[in-house]
Amino acid sequence: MRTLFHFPLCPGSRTIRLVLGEKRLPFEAIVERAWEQRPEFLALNPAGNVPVLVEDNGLIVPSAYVISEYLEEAYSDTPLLGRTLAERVEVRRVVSWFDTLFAREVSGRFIDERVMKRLSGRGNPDGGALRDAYAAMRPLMRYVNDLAEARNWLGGSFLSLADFTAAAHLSSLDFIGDIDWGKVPAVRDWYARMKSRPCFRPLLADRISGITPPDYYTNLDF
Ligand SMILES: N[C@@H](CCC(=O)N[C@@H](CS)C(=O)NCC(=O)O)C(=O)O
Repeated sequence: MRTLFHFPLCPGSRTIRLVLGEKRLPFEAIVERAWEQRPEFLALNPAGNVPVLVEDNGLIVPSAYVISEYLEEAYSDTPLLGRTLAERVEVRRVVSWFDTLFAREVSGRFIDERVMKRLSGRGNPDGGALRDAYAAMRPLMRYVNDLAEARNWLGGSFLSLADFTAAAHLSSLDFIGDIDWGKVPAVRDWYARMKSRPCFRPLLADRISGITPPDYYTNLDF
């Protein structure tokens, strides 16, 4: 059986779970506590990060970016990058915006401070780091709201990897209650559409010991 080593609140892991679901590729999901550095896991991915996909034929594919490009090439029936070169550039630009800028300034900081620190025994959240993350979040969320107002989907006129990547980051933040949806109404409307897709259901069922998501996390009409 195809296997995905993942962590529930890791945006890269969530992206791949959504893409596998959207492409209707069955898989077994194994939660990996990457910070424990299990030797068997390091043998799969020397970088020590989730997600890692292991195919039925033994092919090991590490890292969200590499996995999503691999899935696009290997299973092209449900294309998620677009058709023309210009479309594909724009989808990749938005994916990269979330996975680098947004992850570094916002989602990575909140998840590390609120979740990873506690789970890996690195102490309490740092108030200063959380304040910085809130400050960085406002203009970046306004930009996402502009994109959502201007287009049907975040990467263009069609559903793409940009939407799954964005939804992965925002759903992780929503789980820990850090999104003020009232301030970004176009993002909220887009996210309601994403949330109602069948591939999203397993993410809405995620639970982590010691962290209770807000009620609206699972609510399709929030
Ligand atoms: N976009 C990156 C993200 C990888 C990443 O940073 N994963 C984190 C979880 S979101 C991880 O496994 N960290 C290892 C640790 O916590 O020790 C990729 O997939 O290559």
